[in-house]
Amino acid sequence: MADERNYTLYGTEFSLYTGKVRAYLRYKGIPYKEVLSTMGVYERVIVPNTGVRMIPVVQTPSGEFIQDTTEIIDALEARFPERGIYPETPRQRLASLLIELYADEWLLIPAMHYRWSFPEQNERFIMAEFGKVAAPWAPAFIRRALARKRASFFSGMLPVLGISKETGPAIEQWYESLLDHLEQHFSRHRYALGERASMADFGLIAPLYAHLYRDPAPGRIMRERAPSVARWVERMFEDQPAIGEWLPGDEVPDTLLPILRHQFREQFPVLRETVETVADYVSEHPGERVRRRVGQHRFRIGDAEGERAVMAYPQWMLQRALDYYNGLAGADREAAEQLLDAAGGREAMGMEIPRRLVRRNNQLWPA
Ligand SMILES: N[C@@H](CCC(=O)N[C@@H](CS)C(=O)NCC(=O)O)C(=O)O
Repeated sequence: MADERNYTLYGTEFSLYTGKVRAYLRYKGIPYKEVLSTMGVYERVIVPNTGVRMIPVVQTPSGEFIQDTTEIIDALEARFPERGIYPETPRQRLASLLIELYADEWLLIPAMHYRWSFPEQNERFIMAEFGKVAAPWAPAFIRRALARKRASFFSGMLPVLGISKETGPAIEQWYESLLDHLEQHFSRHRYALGERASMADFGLIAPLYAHLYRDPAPGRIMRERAPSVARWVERMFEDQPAIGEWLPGDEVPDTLLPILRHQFREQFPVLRETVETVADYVSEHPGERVRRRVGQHRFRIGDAEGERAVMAYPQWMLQRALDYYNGLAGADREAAEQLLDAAGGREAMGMEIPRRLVRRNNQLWPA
């Protein structure tokens, strides 16, 4: 029975997006309990109440069900304004939105690569985790069979995300350099924007916890190569930690610039093709729900070229950052432009979205 005052978080410890909401609930001090998303919970709770097979899901004390980490966090921000996670100044706010988009949708690539491309080190651990969650009551041999089925769904996502023999080495190079940049950053700052967490941190914790900190193969790399990043991950799960302020003067620290530069260099070309492909899809299927995958395209990571599915959802997240930026005027706009110039993103952020998307009932629709 749900406690009247409490929120319920449905998810798992090894799910990338569940960690984002768990960290947020703890940081804010919002009373919640976590329920493991077993097969039974999917059938009884998640699918009937959300219409989709996705986690995490949050049930509010009044019985509303919210899927999607961004929507969950935004709904809770409106109800729990203390320790707000959106800075009000233009550069920091824009950086938070951009880093969330990068972390949620682009760092998914190294997260999935390091989980599924190193079976010798990860498989036993992952299969045990999937087995526990699939059907905790079942005998071991059934848990193993169910775990294999669920695991093959997720490892089957590798080609969809463009993870292959060709792109693997470039993904590793990218991730190692990201760790080096984050190590520099978190050896100086408690959070992305200073002494207080923002949406940038909650975005980053998604890939950097469940997969890249907790799985054996990448976990070792993080602890050895970037110990300050590992400490930040641990800090992100503290209950209502003592906090200070974001950096004064709307400063986005220089240590984050390489990350934004990388985003504009590698994620934005993909986003540009995404909005074009979505526009074609919507013209061809007027008024219809937009499928999760709307096409295939070639893309680059470092020196490597690969093939991946064009996913529609990142357009919805991109719209949030673009809408915020396009709504700025005067000195605020200039301040944001300074950041974009420093990150090589001014032209990219001039992007127009021919066919906007909205989320309704956890699906994407043309606006
Ligand atoms: N954008 C969604 C992504 C959620 C998501 O992809 N969750 C994964 C587990 S961590 C999932 O349920 N995947 C099932 C699927 O993709 O069909 C969010 O922020 O909540």
